[in-house]
Amino acid sequence: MVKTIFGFFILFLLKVVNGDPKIDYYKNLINIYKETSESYKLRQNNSEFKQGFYSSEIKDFGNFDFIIVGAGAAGSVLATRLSEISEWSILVLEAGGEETDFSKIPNLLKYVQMSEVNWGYLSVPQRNACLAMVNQQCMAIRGKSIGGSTALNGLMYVRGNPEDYNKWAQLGNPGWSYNDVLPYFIKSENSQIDGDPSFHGKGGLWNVEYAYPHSEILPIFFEACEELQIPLLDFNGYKQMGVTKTQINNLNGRRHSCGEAFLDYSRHRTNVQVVTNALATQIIIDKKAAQGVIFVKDDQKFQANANLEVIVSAGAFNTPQLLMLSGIGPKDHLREMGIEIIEDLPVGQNLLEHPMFPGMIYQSNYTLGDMSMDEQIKQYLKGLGPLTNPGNVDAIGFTNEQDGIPTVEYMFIPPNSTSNNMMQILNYDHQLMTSYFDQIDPKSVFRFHLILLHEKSRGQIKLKSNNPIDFPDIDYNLFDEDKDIDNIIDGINFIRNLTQTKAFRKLNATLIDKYPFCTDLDKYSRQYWECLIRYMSQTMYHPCGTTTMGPDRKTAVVDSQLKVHGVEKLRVVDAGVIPLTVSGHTAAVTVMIAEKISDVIKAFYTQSSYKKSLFYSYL
Ligand SMILES: Cc1cc2nc3c(=O)[nH]c(=O)nc-3n(C[C@H](O)[C@H](O)[C@H](O)COP(=O)(O)OP(=O)(O)OC[C@H]3O[C@@H](n4cnc5c(N)ncnc54)[C@H](O)[C@@H]3O)c2cc1C
Ligand SMILES: *[C@@H]1O[C@H](CO)[C@@H](O)[C@H](O)[C@H]1NC(C)=O
Ligand SMILES: *[C@@H]1O[C@H](CO)[C@@H](O)[C@H](O)[C@H]1NC(C)=O
Ligand SMILES: *[C@@H]1O[C@H](CO)[C@@H](O)[C@H](O)[C@H]1NC(C)=O
Ligand SMILES: *[C@@H]1O[C@H](CO)[C@@H](O)[C@H](O)[C@H]1NC(C)=O
Ligand SMILES: CC(=O)N[C@H]1CO[C@H](CO)[C@@H](O)[C@@H]1O
Repeated sequence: MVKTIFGFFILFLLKVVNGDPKIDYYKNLINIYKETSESYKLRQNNSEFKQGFYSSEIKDFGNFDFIIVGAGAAGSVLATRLSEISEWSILVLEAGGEETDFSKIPNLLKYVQMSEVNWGYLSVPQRNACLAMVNQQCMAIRGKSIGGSTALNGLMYVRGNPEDYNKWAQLGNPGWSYNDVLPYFIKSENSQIDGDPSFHGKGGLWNVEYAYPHSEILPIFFEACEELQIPLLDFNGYKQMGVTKTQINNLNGRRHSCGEAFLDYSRHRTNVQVVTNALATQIIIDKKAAQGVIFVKDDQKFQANANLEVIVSAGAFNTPQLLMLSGIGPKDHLREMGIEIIEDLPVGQNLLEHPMFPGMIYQSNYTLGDMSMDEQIKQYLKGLGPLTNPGNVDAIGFTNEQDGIPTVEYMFIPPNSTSNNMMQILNYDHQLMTSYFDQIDPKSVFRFHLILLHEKSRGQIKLKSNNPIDFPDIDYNLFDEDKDIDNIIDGINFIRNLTQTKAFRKLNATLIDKYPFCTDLDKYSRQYWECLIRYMSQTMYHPCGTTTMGPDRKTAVVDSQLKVHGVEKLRVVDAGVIPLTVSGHTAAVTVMIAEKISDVIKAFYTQSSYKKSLFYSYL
């Protein structure tokens, strides 16, 4: 009460001074968060939950039909869809807290990433990659809040290629071909764009729109594409090989995370209970069936029991960690960690990523005008302007088609893309990189990010110890295979062609190629590009494959219904089940997966035979 009165008083004061309390509210918010994030040190472990780990008493948290671990992309969708059955009770455990007005500003995602909303992971030192990073460790950003990684991601809505899904099905996963999954992409979507009509949903829970306004030089990019006969199309529609304005999950210019789109929509239901700041540390498995979950919160330890299922949606790094801590994983590794083996499965083994090369930065003779922070906020409040665009990515295209699918994606990022002051978010070595970034004037450079869509290299997730206080070990194993380098170089050559078109010559586009490394190699030779790729590349933060779906328990962790092989009442539903990379980004894919499995679960438990024998027996 006192707080509220005080708040009104402040608002009143601001109104007297400035006339627009909302603008001042955001200005303050932005200043505070920017400042704290610039000096923020990433966590190194889960010690914030430490008291709970060592608590000897386990309190009973009660019984639920479903326990969902993680309120990220997948968990938010599942909670909403399963709770549509009013007889079912759902518990959602989330390690992080709530989203904020600040984290909802798309363009300020870098600052959100340098805050407690990011778990704080770094990869293990890479052998053949991340050479420009401190200790050769690449970032492994993961969201830790309602919405999970969709609370701090790039918001790009890119589904991938039909053939990606047909390949999943060919691996022995019935129900996952493109024709099977397309209705689930459409189901969740509320499309505000002029896309191919039969491919988009209107009236779904998750908004898709363009970010406005676009850069003045976007038409030049499209002109250049036209010169090379690259079609302008809807890459989430009928055909993918071409370019499109970026489609993003904003709602009126604000981040529309899965937390907001899905969980906020359902969490008031009486059969849903969401517990934040709760870290699941073990799945209790008895007689090869999941019985419940142990979690820590507020320095205490709890046990919740699952009548029907435990569903793990903790993401592609944390799900394998939790499974292994619970005795499900490769037996040699579990033995080494001193963990009792319940099920020997290749958990954590097939880590796939989308490596990204950010080194194609071009000087132009175009200069972007200034815009004051007040003006930017004013526009943001109307759903417009630079603050609404997450990575300042104006357009996305696909190239280098092999066997009917693209191998490289490119993002076109107009001036104001680059700020040199957040090198730490990429873990770049400042001393090494400063001379490079000093050449870059954000107002007059444009850049291309090149994404390798289907890497041949495989990484893995392991435990550091059997203690949940430790972070998992993340080894991307980037660029282990030379083919991965070759494919990115094809993308580089494509961009070099593109920027030599008449259109881009109007801007006198010149590659900024005074890199602080690889200087002894012949400029633009294969070795030269390979060297730069190994130094500068990062990932797109699209980890998947670590709890791969497939019929064979030697190579897969879950079956095509995402049930863990050999363990009853336990499913994994998150990006980790993706068996092969998609030619797109992973949020839309994860949402589709959770939509589809919600229907699988509903169908299973409402079968008449099952209803009789189990479901109604305890009602
Ligand atoms: C920086 C960044 C940029 C990205 N950009 C894009 C993009 O532009 N487009 C796109 O499509 N995708 C993007 N992605 C990827 C996309 O966000 C993820 O693929 C997607 O969110 C994965 O969903 P998920 O449900 O598997 O995991 P998450 O969304 O990460 O959710 C997992 C949740 O589980 C919680 N959790 C984990 N462990 C525990 C535990 N033990 N107990 C309790 N809770 C736990 C986490 O806190 C988290 O909330 C990006 C990701 C990042 C990090
Ligand atoms: C956990 O990380 C903090 C720094 O964030 C460090 O001070 C502490 O020693 C670490 N604890 C353990 C048990 O590793
Ligand atoms: C670039 O252009 C040259 C000359 O037209 C052509 O031979 C080459 O195949 C192009 N490369 C790519 C990757 O598009
Ligand atoms: C930019 O450079 C191009 C090519 O040199 C030139 O034709 C054009 O007039 C220049 N534009 C500006 C604004 O300087
Ligand atoms: C084009 O750019 C190059 C390199 O930045 C510069 O040296 C040259 O003067 C520019 N030419 C014009 C016409 O602007
Ligand atoms: C339109 C836009 O984003 N303008 C910004 C470009 O970068 C400068 C310097 O960081 C900002 O002051 C502008 O507001």
